[in-house]
Amino acid sequence: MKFRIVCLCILISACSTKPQVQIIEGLSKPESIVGEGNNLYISDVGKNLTPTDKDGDGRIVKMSLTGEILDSNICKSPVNAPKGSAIIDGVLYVADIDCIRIINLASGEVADSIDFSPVGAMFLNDIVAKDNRTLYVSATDQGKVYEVSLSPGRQIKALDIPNIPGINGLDYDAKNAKLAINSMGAGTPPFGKLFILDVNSSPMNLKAIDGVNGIFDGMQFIDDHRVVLTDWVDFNTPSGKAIAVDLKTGKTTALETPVLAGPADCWYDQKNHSLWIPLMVKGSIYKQQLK
Ligand SMILES: [Ca+2]
Ligand SMILES: [Ca+2]
Repeated sequence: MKFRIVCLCILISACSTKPQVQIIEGLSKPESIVGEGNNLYISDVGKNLTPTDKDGDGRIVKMSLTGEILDSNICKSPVNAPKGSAIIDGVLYVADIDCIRIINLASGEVADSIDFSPVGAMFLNDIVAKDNRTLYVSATDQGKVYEVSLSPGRQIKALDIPNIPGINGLDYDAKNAKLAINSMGAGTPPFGKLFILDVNSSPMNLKAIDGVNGIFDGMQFIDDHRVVLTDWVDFNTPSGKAIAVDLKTGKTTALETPVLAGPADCWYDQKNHSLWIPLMVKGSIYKQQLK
C-alpha cells in the first residue's frame, strides 16, 4: 500500500510539472521569431513552403507576448521569403533570399537592403547581431557565415572557416565571444551538426560538438553554457523536436514537447523564460515555458 501511495504521489507530481504550453494559429509558413520589449516579430515566408521564391508574399507579423496578432504585416513594401532576423536600435534586419531587408519597426518602411548577389549568396538563412554595428549571417546555399559591417561603407566578408553543408541557425554569446552555428547537413540522411566558433581566435577555431546530430534550424543560448536547438528530424514526415545541449558536459536532453511540425528559427525570451518556436509546416507558433 505504501508503495502504491508513493507511486501515486510521483504520478501527481509528474502531472503537475507538465510544461505550460500555448499554440498560436493564423500564420502561413512562419520561419523565424525575434523579440524586443513586449513585441515579437515573426518572419513568414508566405503561402507556400518555398524559401527561395521571389513571390512577394512574405510578411512580418507583429505579435504580443501573450500570442495576440497585433499586425498581420508590418511591412509597407513587398518582401519575398523573410527568415532569420535581428533587431538593432528599432530596426529589423531580416534575411530575404539574397539580401537583408532593413525595416524600420515603428513605420514599417523597408528603408534599404544589403545585396548579397555580389558574393553569390542565394539562400540567406539566419542573422544574429554581434554588436550594434555588426551582423553574422548564414548562407545555406554556400555553407558560409558572413560578417556584415553596418558602418558607413558597409562591408560583407565571409568568415575564414571550413564550409558547413546545409548551414542554418546562428546565435551569439557576446560575453564569451562564441558564435553557435548549426546545420541541416547534406546527403541522406542529411545529418547536420552543432558548432561553436571562438570569434576571437586566430586562425578561427571552429569546433563541432560530438554526438549532436539532426536536421537543425533554430538555435538560442538559454544561459552561458546551454543552447536549445530545433530539429526537423525528417523533412518528409512531421516528427520534429527541440533539444537542449550543455556545452560544458556535452549532455543532450530532448525537451518535453509534442511532435513539432517543421520547427524552425526559435526565440528564447530570457525575461519570461519562454521558448517560441515557429512550426513552419503547420503554420502555427508553439510557445513553451522552460522554467
Ligand atoms: Ca514567399
Ligand atoms: Ca532558419
